[in-house]
Amino acid sequence: MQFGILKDQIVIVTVCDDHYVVLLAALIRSIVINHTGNERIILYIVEDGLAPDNKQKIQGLTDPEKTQINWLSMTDALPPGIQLPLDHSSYPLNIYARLFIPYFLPAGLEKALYLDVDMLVLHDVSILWQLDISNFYLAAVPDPRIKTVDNAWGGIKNYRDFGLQPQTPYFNTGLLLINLSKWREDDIANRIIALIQANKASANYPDQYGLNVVLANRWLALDPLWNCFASEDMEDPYIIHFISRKPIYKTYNNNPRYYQLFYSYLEKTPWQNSKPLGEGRRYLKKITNIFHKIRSSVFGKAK
Ligand SMILES: [Mn+2]
Repeated sequence: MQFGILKDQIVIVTVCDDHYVVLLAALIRSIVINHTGNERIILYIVEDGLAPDNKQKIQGLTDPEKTQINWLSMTDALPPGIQLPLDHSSYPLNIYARLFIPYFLPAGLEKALYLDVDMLVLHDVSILWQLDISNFYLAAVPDPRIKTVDNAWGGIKNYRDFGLQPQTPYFNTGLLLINLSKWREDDIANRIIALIQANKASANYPDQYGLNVVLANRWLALDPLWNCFASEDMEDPYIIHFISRKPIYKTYNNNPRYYQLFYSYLEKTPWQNSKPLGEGRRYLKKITNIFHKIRSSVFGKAK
């Protein structure tokens, strides 16, 4: 890994397992194609078991002059011996990697942009990057479906226990522009993990629950165009977020226009001929996630 720290660079972090490598390819192409600023893009990819040939193909996607790719394993990304909350969802444990970004990135960095791998970036990412977040822990987009913590379906069930007002805004954690210095100063990652551990029964989207409790009212709300859910229909979104059913599946059931866009970016990658997968493959992934999670809940023990 190279840890050169320059001013004219944009630091982007994402997390990907082998099953989602096709999403990763489209994401990277979309970032690079739509980035017109002069900054070099420094990409950190936390790979949760990516096949070596897939890594190589990803590496070949970008011009090394303009984009640098740094690979980290899950073990590099998570603090040794950390006990991750073993919730009952089928979300993979790698959802927690985003919390430790301030620790696994070089200490001199002050800001990083975390993006879920199920996204397409259609606008110049440097516009987002240049926002001043010095007075906030992070910048994110209010969740279009949950909006406030008292949302009965997906909000924070026990928000009263934390002294939060019912109308406290709630953000989606698929995109996080993180103020790394403030996180390190206040040990935010460990506070979030401890909070999820202590409130497992209420933590439905576990990482999102923890982030929204610990950082309530301490984040900057971004233009919704920066995290447009694929279930919505925005004219000209800056970032599309393929929540729930991904466009790699035949059963994708969100905005068809965004699906077309996804394949138009995939066209420009070595995965140009890949076809959407059937339901069998999708269930297999969910089941594998659960088994993998149980095996490695005490990280480092089982891997
Ligand atoms: Mn996502």
